Amino acid sequence: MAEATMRAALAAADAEIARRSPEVSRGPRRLRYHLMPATGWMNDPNGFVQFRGEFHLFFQFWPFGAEHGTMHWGHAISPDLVHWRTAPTALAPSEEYDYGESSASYGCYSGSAVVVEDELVLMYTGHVYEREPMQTQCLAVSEDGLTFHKHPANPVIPGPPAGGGIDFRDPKVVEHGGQRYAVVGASARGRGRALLYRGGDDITEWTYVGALAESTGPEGTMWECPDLFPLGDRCVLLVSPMHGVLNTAPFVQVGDLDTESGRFTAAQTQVLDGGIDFYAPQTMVDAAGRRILVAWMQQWHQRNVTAVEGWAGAMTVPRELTLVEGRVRQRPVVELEALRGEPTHLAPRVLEGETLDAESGIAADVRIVLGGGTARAARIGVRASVDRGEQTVFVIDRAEGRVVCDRSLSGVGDATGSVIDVDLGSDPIELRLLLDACSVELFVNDGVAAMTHRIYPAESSTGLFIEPIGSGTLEVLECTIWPMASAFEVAPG
Ligand code: DQQ
Repeated sequence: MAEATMRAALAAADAEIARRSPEVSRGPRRLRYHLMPATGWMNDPNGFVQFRGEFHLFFQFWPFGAEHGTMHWGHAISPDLVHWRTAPTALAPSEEYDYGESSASYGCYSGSAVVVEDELVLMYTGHVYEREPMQTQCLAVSEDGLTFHKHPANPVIPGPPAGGGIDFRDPKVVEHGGQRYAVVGASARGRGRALLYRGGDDITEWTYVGALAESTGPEGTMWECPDLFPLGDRCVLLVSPMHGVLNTAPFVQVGDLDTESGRFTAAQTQVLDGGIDFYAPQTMVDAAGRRILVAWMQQWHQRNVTAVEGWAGAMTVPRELTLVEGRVRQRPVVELEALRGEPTHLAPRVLEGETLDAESGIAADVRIVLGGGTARAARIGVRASVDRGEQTVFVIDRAEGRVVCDRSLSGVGDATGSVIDVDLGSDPIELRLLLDACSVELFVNDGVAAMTHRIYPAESSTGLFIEPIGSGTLEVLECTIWPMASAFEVAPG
């Protein structure tokens, strides 16, 4: 096939965006400040990069329905990581290595971006289910950051190394010690692994170095969307592990990389986000040297509530990563604070047998600081209805060293919850909650732990409450609620 095939497919995708996006943008569950597709389906973040001063974020995209289809790369651009505009669809299946006549399982699967001599280069997986090999690594190049051309040398990594399984995808181009590498997700003998390739002088040249790291069993059968980056004085390997039919929580390993042998030695493994709707995170380093992460704010096999509004999938807010005492912390990028409106400050108080009630609205940034007290634990509810028939509850349990999210009354989505073990220490506990139309992200103690969930309450459920659990006191040192402005222009009704 030819360039013309991809241009026609991209034109069809962009026509669908133009046709459907006004209606999607008026949907009641439309997220106010999280990136979501203009129409259709979004999954993994791809090609997160800064190019000529602007942030580019590509993503797995199927414009013609709110389900995973034959994957395209959608594209959004932002000057500040907060305000995103939809750019023309970047990639569509068109070649024998990413297009299949007889199967719906084909497309331009996940990958990354790198700037090479002022051109924006995408590296992605060509996936065709019935092809042998099924997955290969490919390039697309753009001079202006908007129009991409698949490279004539594709596929530049034509298949997995000897002894590898058929799963071989999600190349992340990284730099280490001034040398370019690609890290590719793979599976061998039922265990997830991350493979390392060394780049040559030309972007099309890649030499297999070896397997960086491999699951010992519990860490998954296939490692999707690997990433590898320096943080503080260490190196971090990030993977999204698959366990059979269900995907599970992405984790980071903090350790050291030996580029000669290609081996990565992990000193510490840490689940990055204890919530359910957090998958396939990818990082980039910005011009200021910050390591910034975004993740798909949804998960496989979850109820697709927004499909009736013509869309599905979203991104977490961008989060800055730091390394503190050998562990990765994440906090929302500071730019997000530009969306904050006039805050409501609730006076500090000690609760005993009573509840602190407040209003958050649909989109809010909330900071709560809990002091001491004699109560067993604290309960914080968000997006609560007046009668509490709807509520999403967080239990902050200092004694047990854990935070629980209970979605059993969260609305029409999945009722499952999650738990994270986190040492809450004896100092005041600082919590930050980012609420949007159908999501809640929690950050504990300046990003020591995080929890991301999609929730689907009624629009009228906007209550927020704090109370002690059981008898005893709970000291609330601070509760500040900032309404968040919309980062998107909503088409007129
Ligand atoms: N999603 C992509 C794959 C990747 C998976 C397909 C992870 O490239 O492994 O849409 O969510």
